[in-house]
Amino acid sequence: MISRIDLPRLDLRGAAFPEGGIDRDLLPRAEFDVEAALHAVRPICDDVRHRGTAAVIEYGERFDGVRLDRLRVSEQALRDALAALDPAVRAALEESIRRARLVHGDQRRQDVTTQVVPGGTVTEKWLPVQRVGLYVPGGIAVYPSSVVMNVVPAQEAGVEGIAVASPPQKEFGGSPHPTILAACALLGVTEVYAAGGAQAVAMFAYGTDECRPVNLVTGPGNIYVAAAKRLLKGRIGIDAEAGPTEIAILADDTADPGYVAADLISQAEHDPLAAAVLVTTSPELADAVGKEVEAQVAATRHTDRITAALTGRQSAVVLVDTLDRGLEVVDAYAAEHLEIQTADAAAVAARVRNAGAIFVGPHAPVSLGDYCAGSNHVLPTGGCACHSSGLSVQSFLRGIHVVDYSRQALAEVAHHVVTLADAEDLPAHGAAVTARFAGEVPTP
Ligand code: HSO
Ligand code: ZN
Repeated sequence: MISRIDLPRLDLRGAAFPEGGIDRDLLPRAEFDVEAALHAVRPICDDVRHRGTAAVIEYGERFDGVRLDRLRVSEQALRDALAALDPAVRAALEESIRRARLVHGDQRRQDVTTQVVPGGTVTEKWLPVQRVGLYVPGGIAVYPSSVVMNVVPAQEAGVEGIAVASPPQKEFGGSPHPTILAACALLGVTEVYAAGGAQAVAMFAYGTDECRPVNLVTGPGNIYVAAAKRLLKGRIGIDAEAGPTEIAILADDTADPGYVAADLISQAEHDPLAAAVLVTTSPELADAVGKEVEAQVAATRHTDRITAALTGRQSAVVLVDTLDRGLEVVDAYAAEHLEIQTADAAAVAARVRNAGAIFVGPHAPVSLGDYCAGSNHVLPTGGCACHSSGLSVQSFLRGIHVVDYSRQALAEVAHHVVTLADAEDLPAHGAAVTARFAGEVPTP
């Protein structure tokens, strides 16, 4: 049975576009109020801080419906999961890992030493975060591919301590999903916890008798995971507060409506709150995509959540007069994933300023990037692509300035330091320099 699915329409043809760009609040976006979840999450985090593992186990029982004796998954269970993994899934994961390693391996940073003056150097030294907690969601769907996308950049950055947490699954006796365990085993990760939600983030942040505290937590999750990250940020570093996934497609009349519809549907499949936005210069394409969507949704599995996502206030078909206008819309929207399905797609893609990842032309669907392009699929959502990047080796590194000056090099600049210190009324700062020169300001 083909039911009607009308993506909400936003007709911007003939609309005035302000100089500084359009107001992003005019564009569709899911309601994802992290602030509102904070009150639920704060007592959970406090409880985990004080009672440790016992509290994490209790919240697992309450929210995931299974009571565990211990959270840490045994290394034998990881090996067993890998041994039992479907060979085709294993081959696909291996290829996904291989490609991700190629891309992320190239992201490694070289230390850079700048000779500021003779005898004075500053080196930017890149050091990996020592210990990280990687969160792999397991709610509406389970994501072994997200194990790859978190672990590979951390490993390529040289992180020594990698712990993974994923929610306990009732049907697997409280263990995380076996494919998640197998992916960890394939990647050589041995520290895995059956913990989800805010309690997993708190476990990572505060540490428990089972899990030593981490320095950084990355990975997407539900609103409670996002709220716990917001709450505990500072104590731990975080990558981003991930919200519902988004796909935007900028298309003209050369786009294939079947591809456009399939790609919108593919990301709508994640979540009833997922956003699918088509920005197009072609009303004919919009109509054709509408028909394709109806036919394709009728033939797919997760019809209910896809329909909810496509018809929700977060999704839309936006009609514009020109591709330039379309680019203004997608820049204001700053989608997590942006596909360019136009003539000369590479040239159009080169003009995009805000997107988490850009997929160019008809043969680079977002689901390629989800699994096997080599790119990372942990990307900024909710418009954060205008200031943040997706997960990369860089996310797991810190650049430390190493300052090395000789006495002569210090002497040459001492008077400037003293002058600036006095200008800030911080004479002790100047004194720390003149102490090296018997209390005098050396003449340059
Ligand atoms: N599209 C999701 C990632 C994903 N898709 C995992 C399938 N599995 C957010 O980028
Ligand atoms: Zn996806």
